[in-house]
Amino acid sequence: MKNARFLKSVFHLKDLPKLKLPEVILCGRSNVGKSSFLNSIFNSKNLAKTSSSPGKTRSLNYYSIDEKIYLVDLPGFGYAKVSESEKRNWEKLINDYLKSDRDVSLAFHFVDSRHKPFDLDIALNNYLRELEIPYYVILSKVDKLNQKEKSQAIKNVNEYFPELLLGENLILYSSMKGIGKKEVVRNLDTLYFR
Ligand SMILES: Nc1nc2c(ncn2[C@@H]2O[C@H](COP(=O)(O)OP(=O)(O)OP(=O)(O)O)[C@@H](O)[C@H]2O)c(=O)[nH]1
Ligand SMILES: [Mg+2]
Repeated sequence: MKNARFLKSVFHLKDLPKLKLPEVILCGRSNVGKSSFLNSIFNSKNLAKTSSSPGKTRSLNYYSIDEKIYLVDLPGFGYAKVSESEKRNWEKLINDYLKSDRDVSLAFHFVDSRHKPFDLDIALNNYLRELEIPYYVILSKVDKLNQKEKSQAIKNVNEYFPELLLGENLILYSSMKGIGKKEVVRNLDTLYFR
């Protein structure tokens, strides 16, 4: 894969990188494995900070991939223990960012494969479609599932998001075992590094 380098953490939109490049966002509920995904894609242990307690990522974290695209690791939503005011700040930051004039050209929406999509996932999916941002759904942590549970997990997301097709815009993923990695890398390659 390409070279990834951490660029900056953005807490206020005025601090977004001056240089505009296509931006690929990692979004979804807290603790679903967004930051771990980034590390696994780039074979690094500590490119992005991860944590077993939700609410680790608290800013828009920008990574430059060969100075050609940005991967943007977003704070997870739905984390109950974050104060109301902090929740509102994150929501506002993410909303304002998505509605800004940045070139947000692709989203990876993470759903924990052990759970059905939550209301917040449905809201996010609607929002991405409304903003016409193409998206993949990443069913994360599939190393925790057996074959039968994997089929059930696919059924569960399809119930809510019937537009998803396995191997196209739906990817089974495990950062721990590297499952799905080739597919993601291939997609990023064909989209941005031809
Ligand atoms: N078994 C397993 N655990 C995983 C996997 N990916 C992430 N985890 C674990 O899930 C927890 C959360 O991972 P993060 O990558 O920090 O999750 P996040 O979505 O970035 O969370 P926030 O920053 O809070 O939004 C950590 O304990 C990870 O080790 C995976 O593929 N398999
Ligand atoms: Mg994170």
